[in-house]
Amino acid sequence: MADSATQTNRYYLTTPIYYVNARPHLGHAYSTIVCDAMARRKRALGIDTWFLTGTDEHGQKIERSAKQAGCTPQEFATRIAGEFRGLWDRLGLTYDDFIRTTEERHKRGVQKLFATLRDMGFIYKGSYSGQYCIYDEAYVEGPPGTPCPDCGRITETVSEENYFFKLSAFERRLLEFYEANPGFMGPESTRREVISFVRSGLKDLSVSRTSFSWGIPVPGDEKHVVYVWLDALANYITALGYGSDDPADQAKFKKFWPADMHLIGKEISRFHCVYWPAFLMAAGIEPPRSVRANGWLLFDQGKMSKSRGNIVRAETVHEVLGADALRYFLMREIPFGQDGNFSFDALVQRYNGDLANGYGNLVSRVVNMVHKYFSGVMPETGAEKQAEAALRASAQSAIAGFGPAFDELNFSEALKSLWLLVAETDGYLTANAPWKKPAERREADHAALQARVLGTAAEAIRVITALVYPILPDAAAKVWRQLGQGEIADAAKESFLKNLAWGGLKAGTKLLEPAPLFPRAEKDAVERMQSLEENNDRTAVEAVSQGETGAKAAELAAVPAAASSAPSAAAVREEAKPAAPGHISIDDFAKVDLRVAQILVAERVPKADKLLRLEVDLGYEKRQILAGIAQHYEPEKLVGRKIVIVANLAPRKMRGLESNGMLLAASLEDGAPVLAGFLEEVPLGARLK
Ligand code: ME8
Repeated sequence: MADSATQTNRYYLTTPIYYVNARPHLGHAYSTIVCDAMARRKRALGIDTWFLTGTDEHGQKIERSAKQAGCTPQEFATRIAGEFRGLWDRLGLTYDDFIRTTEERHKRGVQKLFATLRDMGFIYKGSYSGQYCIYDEAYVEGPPGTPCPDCGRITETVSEENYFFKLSAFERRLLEFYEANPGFMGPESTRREVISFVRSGLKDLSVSRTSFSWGIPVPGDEKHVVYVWLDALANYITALGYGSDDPADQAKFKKFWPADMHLIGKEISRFHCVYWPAFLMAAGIEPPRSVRANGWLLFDQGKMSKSRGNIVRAETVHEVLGADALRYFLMREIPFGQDGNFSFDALVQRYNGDLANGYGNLVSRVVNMVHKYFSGVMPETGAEKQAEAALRASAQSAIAGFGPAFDELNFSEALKSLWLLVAETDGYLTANAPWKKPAERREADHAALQARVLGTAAEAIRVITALVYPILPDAAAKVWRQLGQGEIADAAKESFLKNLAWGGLKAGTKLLEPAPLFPRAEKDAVERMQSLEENNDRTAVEAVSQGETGAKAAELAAVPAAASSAPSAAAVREEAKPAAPGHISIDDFAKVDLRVAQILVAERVPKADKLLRLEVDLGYEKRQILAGIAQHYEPEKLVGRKIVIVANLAPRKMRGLESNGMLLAASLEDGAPVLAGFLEEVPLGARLK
């Protein structure tokens, strides 16, 4: 009995831990904000809640990014982890713990998990020869040159001694587990996809790597590092103290595991719904109770991601409209589980429509009138008439309906219904017009009407504010104070949502002066946000070419510039201008990795007049580059030609293809490019300095 009581009264939820190869963007903020809203609601319901987030810092991708940036992987990871944490703090996110996979507590736990899997007989030594996507840190089936099914990048061939996990032994157990726990994963599309993946047959999984060293050493065989996904997934238990001998840690693990919800993006469902429960089952640990996948935030038609170069930073929205506006937009606009578009226009429209003109305006009207007609003290409402009874009934049904919808992750529906109450309260005010006294109405009757109408409207606002608090914590805190209710954070600590009921705003309560909640966004809001993003892009390019040191350059370079990979004539011309003001140092110049490459394949990109797709050989690796030279060079004539490329430019997607670098060309007066080359023989991969 005690156990089940504990279980229902605690809630452990997690975000994915984010890779530190790039700075945080709105996509990361989306998952983290959703978790924050959920955590806030759970706490305000009196549930003992633990909300974990963090950063995923090992693996070949991070090792390479650090190398490009000229710093150690640890320095690099520390820098970007700081960016994530700093942003979450600025946005006011209430995570209880932030785990970094380079922390001792995590390493210790991962090694214990690995040793347990081995001791239980689920790990054996073998060798892997096949394709690997470094970007997704995932093994891919297929011959050399196969693109990654998730991100489309060309996979690399790896051939190395590995430890394998007997994933194949879990096929039946997993299917039985899904069957017995229908609520384990969602949405339905994720569930179907995962089940069909498992049904199609599970192969054993390589869980160590030997060709690089940035990872957690396999206990007892240190030339291996633990596969980054086994390392990363374990964060959900190591953060609770798994692997620690400290009794306090052990108690925490016992209290909060299994997790109630891993919230993830849909692209990592397989790792969370197949590998993770299998690892746990093998180690004799209970699997999580549920995994829920959010859809993708799209921008300019594509998934918002660093590699596509179409990211928007949360800071930009925060700076112009505030964190609450961002939270509201993401949770109201996108039905959870589906993909959704982000646009500055839609954001400003929602902000003005729902927040400035809707909720914000309603609050300010009512608080102002209580000040004007009752010197800021809530009057006795008196006997309820039909209109008041109707509004009360609507508020009560909002109280009854909001929670279940929210808890089912139907945030958008929950908010939509709540905003019907905002509109109804607004309509109720307008219909009863407490500001207008018809000549025939007696003074006393008018005062009674004002008291009744404002008292009822203010109470409706109190209910709306309490319900919306997890999504609009800053605004709710202000309204709570204005309504004379004190600090909403204190109310949340006292589980105010548990017993939320109509009638909490008592007569005699002194209201605070009205303070603006959501000032209307003016026409220039969209332009301001766009220009903040453009400036950020520019800073990123300048950071690389003007010699920001170490991690800073890589971190900034992680946000590709608008015209980074295709050397359009205009872009080349732009770069030919002398840097103003002043000069760059030789060290600054050395940050740009210019290399000799040979064109192996050249072909036109369908439906793109200017673009050629090139496969180039750098000697040490082959890659794909897109170049805006199709109007000036016949693809057939380029094959075999040696060119110069910027090898450390952040990758970027164009027309669905990834460009991994930029070729150099002189730009003639008419804009025609002329490729840079050599008269003497030069080896592939030679660096230009
Ligand atoms: O995958 N739309 O890290 P990551 C919605 N380290 N959500 C998005 C998004 C978008 N456009 N872009 C990112 C990893 N996200 C691993 C996870 S967990 C043990 C290891 C969010 O930095 C979404 O939650 O690539 C997605 O799953 C996560 O960021 C990916 O972050």
